[in-house]
Amino acid sequence: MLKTYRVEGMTCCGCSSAVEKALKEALPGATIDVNVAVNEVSIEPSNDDELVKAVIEDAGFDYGGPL
Ligand SMILES: [Cu+2]
Repeated sequence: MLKTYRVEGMTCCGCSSAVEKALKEALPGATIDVNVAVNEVSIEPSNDDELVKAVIEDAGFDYGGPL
């Protein structure tokens, strides 16, 4: 199912691209939508919050949990 997560620390499209790329690599076939303006990332499907957390933190941003 679609889940939306808060991601803190993204300030520009370079940041959002880095998050999107990392999530696409970790979740092949998922649809990733990063919205830097509201600090949110939507993932469809997403069933593993811990994986999302790890990927976001490894990319250098702060995981804020599911909305
Ligand atoms: Cu940036």
